[in-house]
Amino acid sequence: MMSKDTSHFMDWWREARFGLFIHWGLYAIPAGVWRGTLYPWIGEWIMKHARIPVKDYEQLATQFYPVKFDAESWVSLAKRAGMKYITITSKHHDGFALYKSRVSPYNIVDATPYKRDPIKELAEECSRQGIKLCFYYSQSQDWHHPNGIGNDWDFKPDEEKDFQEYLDNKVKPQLKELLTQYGPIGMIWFDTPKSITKEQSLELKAYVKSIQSDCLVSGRIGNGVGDYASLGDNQHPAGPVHGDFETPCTLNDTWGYKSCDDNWKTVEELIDLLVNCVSKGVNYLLNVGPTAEGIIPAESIERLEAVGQWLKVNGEAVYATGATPYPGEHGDVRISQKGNTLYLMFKKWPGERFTLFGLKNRVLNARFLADARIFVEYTQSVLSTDNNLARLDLLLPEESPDSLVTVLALDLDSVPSVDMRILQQADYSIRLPAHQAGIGENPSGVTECLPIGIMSNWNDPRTALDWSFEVHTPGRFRVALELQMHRKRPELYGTFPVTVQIGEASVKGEAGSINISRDESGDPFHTARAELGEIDITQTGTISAAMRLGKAIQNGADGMPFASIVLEPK
Ligand code: JFZ
Repeated sequence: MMSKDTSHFMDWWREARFGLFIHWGLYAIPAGVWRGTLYPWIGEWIMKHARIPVKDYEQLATQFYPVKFDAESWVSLAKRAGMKYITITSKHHDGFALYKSRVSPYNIVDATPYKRDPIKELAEECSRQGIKLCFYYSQSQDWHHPNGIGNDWDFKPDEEKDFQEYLDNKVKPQLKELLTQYGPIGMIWFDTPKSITKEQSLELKAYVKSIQSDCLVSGRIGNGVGDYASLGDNQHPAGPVHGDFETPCTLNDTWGYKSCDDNWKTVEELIDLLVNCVSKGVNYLLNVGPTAEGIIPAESIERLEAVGQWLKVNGEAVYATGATPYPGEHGDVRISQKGNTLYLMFKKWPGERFTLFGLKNRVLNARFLADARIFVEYTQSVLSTDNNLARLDLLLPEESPDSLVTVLALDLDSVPSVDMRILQQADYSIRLPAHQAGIGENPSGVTECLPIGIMSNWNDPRTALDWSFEVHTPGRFRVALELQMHRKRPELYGTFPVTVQIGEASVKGEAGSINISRDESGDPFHTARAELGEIDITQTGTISAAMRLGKAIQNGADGMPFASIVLEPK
């Protein structure tokens, strides 16, 4: 894991929080359809999915003429959306360079009738409008190069390729061009580190830094040597993360333009995803796939502009903020912090009364970012009868002051300091997350919680997970499990029989691939929910909980992808 204090070169990226991803290349011409057949899955992979010979795919270059491309409008869209950096595909897996390259004639200036260098135009525009430019570069997969990874229909199987030859003769020389032709570059976004050794990842990183020492390298350079880590595509962490993370996300399902993909996320969903990332200290890199003409789809523009409108009002809670100081989540409220201020971001308006537990600071002022004139009354107290539980009671307007997520800023007397125990929330719910679990007897020593809050290699019935938590209002509770799973890969998971013990009571049930959502809309990675039953909590104060597996798990993956136990009042 990277440590937070390595140096300052990460500062701009940590403060940015929100960036624009652009996937643009020859694949925008077929846009998902090759010789009359519509190929499912992501558009930029069509060469591989349709096993298109290099000779045929190359012909696309002769048709690439993006008359509507306009660097000024792309960059100003990113600015209007409130994004602080742009990462564009300088070369994707298809091997085609979107810039003038002397290393390979397979580039937009030499191989297309267009003959202009859009990367140069974007670089000039980014510097004019003051936004960081970063380059996606596919360092492993290159379906156009005989020694690049991934093309086994024109070339030898990957195992027989001379990968180092490709690194030496294409990757490094092209990185040199990208890092010397376009001014200062924020980062090289490497991807899909297949067949790359640790030595080779380190060699590439050192090479980038030898040309531009402040240029970051993405986690997908491989072998854990990136300046920060990438989550899976469209994956959102289950808890606050430790270290630097970014999640690359789509507006619909594809990255490269696909004419028939209209599984667009709503503005509400997008703001919620952004706010979720912010509350967990993760950067949100959101993609557009321009058409072959060079147009960013209107559906994308509308959505990004709406997010930008929200950010104009609420950016204070987003830029240069840190993750919630609390060890866990707060129901429908997301939290971020900056200096002495704590930001409560309400995705669901609680109505007139809201109680925040566990804040130890004195609140000096409470203000809405949407309307600073609204007066918010509050009282603070400490309940010694409930194990010194601090509470802040807020009297809010009945209607939410902002139409989407409303942000309430709490200015405190010092840097936020919170109760690190697991606390029952104002809505009486209790969350027992993986990252706060004690891991009991761990005979094989492999069970651990990943930095993104998901239990890994939990497959041994001898290994119990345990917690203790504070209850202020006893009662009857529904018990559910949240697992993070990939919709498209149910075979990875299987079924997990579990027993959950809460105080004296216990429930038994099963969770696993049966809980994967059948809903095809939304992202492949999602939080699936398994209802286990109901239990009674009969007293206030400290309660202990434990969860055990009913049998040893032998699935191909890493055991049960457990994120959280959720107790909700009946
Ligand atoms: C990769 C690319 O193959 C894809 O075309 C696109 O550029 C995307 C941003 O990145 O795809 C991946 C890489 C990693 C995961 C999933 C898809 N992952 O870790 O889950």
